[in-house]
Amino acid sequence: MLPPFPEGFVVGVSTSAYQIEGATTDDGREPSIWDTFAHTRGNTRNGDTGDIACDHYHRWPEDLDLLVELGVDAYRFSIAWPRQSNLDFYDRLVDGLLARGITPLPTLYHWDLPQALEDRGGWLNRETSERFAQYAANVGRRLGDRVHRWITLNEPVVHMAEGYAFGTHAPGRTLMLDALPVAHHLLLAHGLAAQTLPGEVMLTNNCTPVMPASDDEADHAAAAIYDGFHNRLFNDPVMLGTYPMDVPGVRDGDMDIIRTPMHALGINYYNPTRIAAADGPLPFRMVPIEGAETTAFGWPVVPEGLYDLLTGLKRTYAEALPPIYITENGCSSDEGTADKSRIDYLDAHLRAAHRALTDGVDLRGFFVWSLLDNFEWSDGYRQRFGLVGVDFATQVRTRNDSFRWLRDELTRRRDH
Ligand code: IFM
Repeated sequence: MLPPFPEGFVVGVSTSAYQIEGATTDDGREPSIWDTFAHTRGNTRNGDTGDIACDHYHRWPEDLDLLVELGVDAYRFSIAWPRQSNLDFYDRLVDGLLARGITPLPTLYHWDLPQALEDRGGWLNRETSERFAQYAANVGRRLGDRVHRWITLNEPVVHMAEGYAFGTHAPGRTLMLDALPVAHHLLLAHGLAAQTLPGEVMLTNNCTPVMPASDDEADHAAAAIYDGFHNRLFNDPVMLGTYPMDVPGVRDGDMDIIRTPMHALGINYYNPTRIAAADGPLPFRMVPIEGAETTAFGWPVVPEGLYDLLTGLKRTYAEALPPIYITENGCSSDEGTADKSRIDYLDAHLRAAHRALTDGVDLRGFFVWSLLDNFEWSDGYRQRFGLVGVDFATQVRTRNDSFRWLRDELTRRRDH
């Protein structure tokens, strides 16, 4: 049994549009960079695409009923920017959630940039930040009477690194360090949107505690550089109004926009990272964490990393740190319905979160990634993160043991 979380602590699950919706040409949706990338040979495992995914666009009532059965307080989903000309689907989704007593928490950008904007330079072009703010204002006008809390961007570091530096995600650019302007334009987009959205605004960052591979000075220096790129590049500007390194393209006034007050910071945590010095094009490389169990994806399972991360954020940002929500945590498993490793993973991470809360971190909620098995980007459908399994040939949903475990924990919590 999990320790008791305080009254008002939000428990939810997370998904994202391209990973679950399918229906990529329905009702006026424009092509996105992920349509282009996934349809280009060699970019995804087995050539998998999000064309159908979980067909959530058509099956959303059934999926929202699963949320009710699970007993979550809130649902984090993302709005597809390529659907901006017709937001009816999200109108229905939000109404469907509210009718079921579940709080909607939409993310405005989970990596599905309209291809037309990529053709004009994508996130290397400052104009994309302004276009994002217009899109955000449009969504705010349509849903702001019912949605009171928003996440602007999901994991800008992953989008910059995998999408623009290494080319392993859409749009598949391989600019290495020349991808840095993407960070600034994403953060500017966040700030501009935060000034236009009605209600409370958050940014979701993927964060990882970084440990040097050895006591060597060179490994320590490499770990500090990696921490700068992965964590501080996206945390410092929103909380301190500064960058931890030289970032091109910053104009007068930009940092004030980026530091527009946020209601909370969203943190996606999966694992810590161990770093050694390297001589390649980058001065660091990742090395395995010895002795740690790994998930089906090969990611190390280190729940204490979440405690270290949360208490470290409190130490680093002190008064500047807003309340925190864990907006993603979970693991891929290949056990099918009997997903004991996922139960163990979630149990241990919820306990670590609780410990951080007890030690003074202002943690307000915890969202599990993910409700459903879904399109895991360049890994296609092989990695399964769902509390609910999906048979992608038939679209049949099957509740895993982890679903029942979380449902029982939440029932116990409500009955107390
Ligand atoms: O599936 C992704 C999600 O889109 C962003 N955060 C990490 C998850 C697991 O890789």
